[in-house]
Amino acid sequence: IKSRPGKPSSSPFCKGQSRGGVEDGPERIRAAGLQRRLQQLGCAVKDYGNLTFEDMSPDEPMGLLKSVRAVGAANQKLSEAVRAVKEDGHTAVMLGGDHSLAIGSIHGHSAAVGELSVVWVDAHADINTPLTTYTGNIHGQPVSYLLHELRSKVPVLPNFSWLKPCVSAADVVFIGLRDVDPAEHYILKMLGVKTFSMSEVDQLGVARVMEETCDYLSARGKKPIHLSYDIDAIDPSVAPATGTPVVGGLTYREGVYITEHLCQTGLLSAVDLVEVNPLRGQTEEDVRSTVSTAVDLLLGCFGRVREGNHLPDYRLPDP
Ligand code: Z70
Ligand code: MN
Ligand code: MN
Repeated sequence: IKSRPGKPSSSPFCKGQSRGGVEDGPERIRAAGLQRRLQQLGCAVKDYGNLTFEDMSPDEPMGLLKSVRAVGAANQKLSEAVRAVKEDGHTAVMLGGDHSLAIGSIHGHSAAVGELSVVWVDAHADINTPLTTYTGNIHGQPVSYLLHELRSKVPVLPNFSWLKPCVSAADVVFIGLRDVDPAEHYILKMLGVKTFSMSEVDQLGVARVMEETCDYLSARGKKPIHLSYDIDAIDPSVAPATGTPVVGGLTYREGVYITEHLCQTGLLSAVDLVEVNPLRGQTEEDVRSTVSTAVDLLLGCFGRVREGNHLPDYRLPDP
């Protein structure tokens, strides 16, 4: 396999949603041996460690919207960190934390490399605007903050004035959707966003979904791919330790296949792995299974294949 430097950085951040525990996702993913296993694949790995975020209190809600200032400041810092990793010329890995962190991750990635293709694997579309949300959780809104087409629909919020939309709706594909709010569905249709809900995964199979995803994106030019992977895309029987489990999700095999296929394109440039919440499992086995799946998804992004791998310099021992 080609040795490609991977660069995990992580953001133990939970304020884009209301359940504690998701800030502990990165440590659990590290403890499961992510760095060692990436190195075994031949990747040069640098762990940038956890970003630390300032206390923003008082961070009074703005209408329904929760923790706006903390989410804005955290994403500004994350954007700079991801930009720096990309400017070093490596593949960026961002371990969350909740999915509001995709705002900074995608913004920083785009600041470094320009126009992106975005593959958003999630049970949810995360495309509410601050005015359509009915939970007030910013992890349900990151895509709307990033899209050029929604610029006039997203107010400038405190600590978000740094953020400029940087992604075109035609450069985004969603995979795994099964819990989409009415306003989100309206936005997806209005903008003509390419989506493969779980119905299409059932209808076409994951192999065709990935073929069509890559054909669709490459028709607009071979842009670097940003994969934003919410662990809740995977079925809760496999990945239960997450804030908003939704029945009827991707199997472990479908989930891994997505990463294998995107790795094969040679265009994968940054990956988010978010919403692993060790406190949300009922049992330790729930947490172990969720974390282990997260690790396998990341390994798939960096060239692990199920037929087996060997390094290019491998030699058989002589007797
Ligand atoms: C809902 C909202 C969401 C993740 C829940 C849910 C969004 N559409 N995303 N869990 N990861 O709050 O906007
Ligand atoms: Mn999400
Ligand atoms: Mn989700």
